[in-house]
Amino acid sequence: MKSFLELLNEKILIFDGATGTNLQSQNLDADDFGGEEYNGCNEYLLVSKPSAMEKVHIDFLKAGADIIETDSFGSSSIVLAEYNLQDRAYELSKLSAELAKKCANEFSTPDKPRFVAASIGPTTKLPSLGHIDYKTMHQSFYEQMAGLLDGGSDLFSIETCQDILQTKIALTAAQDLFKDRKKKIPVIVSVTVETTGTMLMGTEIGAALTSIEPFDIVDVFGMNCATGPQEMSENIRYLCQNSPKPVFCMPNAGIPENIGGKAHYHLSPEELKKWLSHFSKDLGVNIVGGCCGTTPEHIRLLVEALSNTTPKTRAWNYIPSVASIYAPAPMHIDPPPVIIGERTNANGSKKFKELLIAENYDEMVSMAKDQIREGAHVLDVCVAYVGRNEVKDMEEVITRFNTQVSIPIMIDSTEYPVIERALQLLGGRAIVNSINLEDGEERMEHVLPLCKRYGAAVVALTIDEKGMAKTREDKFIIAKRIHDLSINKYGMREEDLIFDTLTFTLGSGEEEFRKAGIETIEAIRMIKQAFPKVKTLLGVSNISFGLNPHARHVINSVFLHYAIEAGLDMAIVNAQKIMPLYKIDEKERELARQLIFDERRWEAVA
Ligand code: THG
Repeated sequence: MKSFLELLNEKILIFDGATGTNLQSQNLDADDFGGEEYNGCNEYLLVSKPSAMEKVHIDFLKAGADIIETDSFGSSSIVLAEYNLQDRAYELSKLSAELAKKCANEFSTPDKPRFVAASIGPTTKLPSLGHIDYKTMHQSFYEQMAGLLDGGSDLFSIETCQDILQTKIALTAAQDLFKDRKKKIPVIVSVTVETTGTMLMGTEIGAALTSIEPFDIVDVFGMNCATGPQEMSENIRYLCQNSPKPVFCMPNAGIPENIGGKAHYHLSPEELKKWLSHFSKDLGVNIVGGCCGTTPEHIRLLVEALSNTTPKTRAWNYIPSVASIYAPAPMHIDPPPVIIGERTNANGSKKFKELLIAENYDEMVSMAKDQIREGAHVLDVCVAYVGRNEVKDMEEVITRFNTQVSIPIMIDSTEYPVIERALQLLGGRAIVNSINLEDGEERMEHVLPLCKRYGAAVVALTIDEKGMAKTREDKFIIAKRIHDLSINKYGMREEDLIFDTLTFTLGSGEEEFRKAGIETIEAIRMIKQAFPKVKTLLGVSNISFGLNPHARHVINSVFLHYAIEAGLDMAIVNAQKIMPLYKIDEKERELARQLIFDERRWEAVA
């Protein structure tokens, strides 16, 4: 029998319809739910009255659904705690999968295999708002997923996601489970976009895609719930044009209307069929189905129209990006560079350091916002300060930045626990700054698995056991070594890597460092030529340490200009103080150029 993924490659697949509304229509009473204390707990029906859920499964299988969903949307301890059933999360999850699997097996034939998707809902807590911590949520998802996997589920559907951080936590739990059980099943991630056009926390569809795209275990990405298909159409179009992963769409039967305190859904089976046929045949959606308010009749019409048909072949174009919980930011823009604000750094800004010591987090958020106003696309965040607890400080800062800062974060730390804590608190897609080969592979060994686990991009510095490379050749050799190890040994992709060819200051005047700028620039050219998909980055201000402020602005700006010409994608800068070349006095510009290119004609120009 063909697998789910094999069939997904061949044709449109059809999910079932609503679980909740089709249970409700059976007019179950408190006795059916096993008593007043469990009234309304759909997952407890698996104990108190499994025939109710069995009927829902059978009705959808009869309608022709390829995939039915388990009665486990809220079978995590987090949700079950509302009924004091938190200790039965594993058991109820397993039961839900066993029941669905039994029903699916009754209908499965070699020509039309039926699959069980384990429904994993968002719980009732939003980690981005601090309702729950990473560890508790991870444990709860792990336990729920373990029951669902052990009960025989064919795939996971992490669905109705409202907070993209919740989704990422669920994915780390799934990764751990697959590793522990030495078994991987396909995973669908489906986010819920409200009528406002974003997820509940304000996440745009592009930010959601960017956050989830790096996760290898995710096979399908899409949307479900909140609205009908019409309201989803712009975002579905976006996914069809941009997503490297097959697209999933499971709308409600329209936007619910509140009549007498109850939700009513009005979209007819005919209309749902019309919309989803359009999504699939014209836009390329691979999996369709129904969420709240959809009945077996809705699914029957979908099956009639779409079974054994192929979706439109999508010509998608995904632009490698990072993201805040709100919006994505591409890792290359035209004209370059992607500007990374440098002032949210306790080593790079006296003011930020003092605010950190005073624990004035509101003002730290203000400094972040100032840099956005000045044009930063990403923020470098470093809270390292001797004598303070960096994990705790990172936690305080990132918790706030996650929701109060609208651009992606670059985590600037040398400490592995600090990096991991930040990654556990950030929705969106972060950049980790940085790895190098100073102690051989040790740093990569610790940091790259974290980047993989949480879906982050990473900055790699051209430093090895001998120290910071000085010549273009040495910088390139180190970059190649890191590139090869990252990809072949640690499973990173070329587009996840950002090389920083580091410059020494030209401000020392020492003979040894006179070519520092030009070697750094030429190394960028060599790296981009050898590895076209990697990105490059510089901390621009380093070039002018030790010089007076005016000279620094000029040299930084001229240096940045030539680095961009060589292929620089991203720059850590003081956004406020970078000037385009035409705004710099010509004489000063020429002086800076000669300094950077080590032409030594000071007397002649002066
Ligand atoms: N590469 C990577 N990461 C980096 C660097 C890099 N992170 C840190 C640093 N270098 C980039 N950030 C800064 C931040 C500030 C300054 C320089 C680089 C700076 N600050 C003023 C000074 O020290 O004179 C102080 C300004 C103030 O106190 O307000 O120059 O290269 N990957």
